[in-house]
Amino acid sequence: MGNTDCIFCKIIEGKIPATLVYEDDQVIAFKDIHPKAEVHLLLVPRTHIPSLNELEIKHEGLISHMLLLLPHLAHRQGLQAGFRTIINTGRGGGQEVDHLHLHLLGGNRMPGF
Ligand code: IU
Repeated sequence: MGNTDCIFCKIIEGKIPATLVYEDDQVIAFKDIHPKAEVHLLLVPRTHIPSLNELEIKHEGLISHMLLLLPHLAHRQGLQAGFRTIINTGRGGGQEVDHLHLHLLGGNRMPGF
């Protein structure tokens, strides 16, 4: 059971639709609804962790799984030339959704920093 106020928990539970591109027992990846590049995916753990600030040593397997998945997801999206990964943390870091997520961006219309 996810956090009842969390939009990404609702997506994970299938209560809100999203365009899934990958899922396994630990994570899901779906298309960002407001893409900032030709390819813009969000990689999200099934466990509700609000942000990097709440990440604990017990999550080390999960976070390495997520990082190791990124090149595979990027290649499946045709991003052989490369990709950008962004993690926003806290309001000061531009985080809007309080459920840890990795942005994967690539292709045309890639934003700068
Ligand atoms: P941020 O790192 O928390 O700022 O990113 C949140 C992203 O989640 C942002 O790019 C939104 O467009 C995206 N998003 C989404 O894909 N689906 C949703 O229902 C909501 C936000 I709310």
